[in-house]
Amino acid sequence: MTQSAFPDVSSIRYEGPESRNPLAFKQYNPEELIEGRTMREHLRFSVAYWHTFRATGTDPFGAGTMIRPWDDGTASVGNAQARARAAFEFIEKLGAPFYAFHDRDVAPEGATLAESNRNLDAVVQVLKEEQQRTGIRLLWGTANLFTNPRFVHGAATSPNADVFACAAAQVKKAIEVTHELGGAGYTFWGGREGYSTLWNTDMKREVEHLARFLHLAVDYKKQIGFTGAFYIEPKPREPTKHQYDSDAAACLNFLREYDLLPHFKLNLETNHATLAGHTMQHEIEVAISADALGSIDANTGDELLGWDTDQFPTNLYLTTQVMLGVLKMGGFTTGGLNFDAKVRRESFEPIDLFHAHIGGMDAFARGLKIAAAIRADGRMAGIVKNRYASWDSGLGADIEAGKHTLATLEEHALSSPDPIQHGSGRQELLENIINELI
Ligand code: XLS
Ligand code: NI
Ligand code: NI
Repeated sequence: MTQSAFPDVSSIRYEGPESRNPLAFKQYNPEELIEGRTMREHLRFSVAYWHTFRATGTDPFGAGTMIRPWDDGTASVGNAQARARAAFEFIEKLGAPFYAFHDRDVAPEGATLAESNRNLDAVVQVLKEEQQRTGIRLLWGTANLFTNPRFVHGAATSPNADVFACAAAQVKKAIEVTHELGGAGYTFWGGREGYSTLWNTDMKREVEHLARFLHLAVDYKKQIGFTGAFYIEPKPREPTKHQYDSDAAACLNFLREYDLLPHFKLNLETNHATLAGHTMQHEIEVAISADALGSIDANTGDELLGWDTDQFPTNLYLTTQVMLGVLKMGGFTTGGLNFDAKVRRESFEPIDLFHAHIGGMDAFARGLKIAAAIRADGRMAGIVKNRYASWDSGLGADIEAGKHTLATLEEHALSSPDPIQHGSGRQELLENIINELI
């Protein structure tokens, strides 16, 4: 590196909860053991290239605001390479072990597909060098199949077969570079795989095409020996009116219907859960129940803005719920916590990128500790276990074992007292327990 992009910042260190240093971790102590694993291994933090290094601060009413001294503002390959080096300086100083990118975030799109591929290769060489220099790894790669106007009607679900082919070519290349960089995973987010109006849409055909597309990707993954995980990232809308992979349950149904379930896990994003009218806790529970939670896009929305505002997560109830889910499933394998989040348009100085990530990492570290404390405390699990005790023996166990019919159950009901109001739900007590431990 010739010139430092963040000359005023040195490596961010853990200083503990008493520290008032804004450039230190108060909670995230990478080597600290929680339930027998280091925090680094539990949390697997990842920096999202598209927000942290490509977001300009534009909104529908205003121009970009971000001050990024390392960026010369051109779409040249040289600038993309310099930016990649600045990105690694940031990620290294932050101490995040992973990053994630779209093909078009890291390298400029050329006039032809061949030129775009060459541009990508030129930047991937820098990413590779920087990965080797720093030990930072790629959590997942992906292809941007939504910005270019050719994807106006969708990519895999476009009514135009030539567009499907372009998208396929782009994904082929993106999987190749993800493989080359040793990526732990590859994500499919169907930004425009949906519709604006059903009046012009053959939904059945479009969804079949999406399944075909994903099967082609699975075939290619096997062909080149890429062993990373494939993820689908649910989101209900925005930019489309309706996106086909709208929430965890819809994704699981789609994957099952088209024999894709063995090949995919879900990458859940908090703000997408909100847009779907669910809590993140709900989405995580749905995914875990199907053994399909792969990775998490860690962000949050705003209660008053009905948009994918992609804010950095700071709410401890949220991070506690997420980490309870992650601990419950036995920890991440290929996935991690990817900050698919951007600083506010008003937070335009480079230092704000550090504040944002430090805050998100500390919030999740604290959530991890609280989740572990809730598990060690045991009261909550005890209440839930007790709530289902009638299924552990006798009648309940026999029903679960398939030993009953409607007739035998009628016999039981006729000869037993009415079980009305059996067992309080204890919601308030459970909420109090969380507040005791938070
Ligand atoms: C957009 C998505 C996107 C994916 C990657 O809302 O969250 O950023 O994570 O394409
Ligand atoms: Ni995302
Ligand atoms: Ni999103």
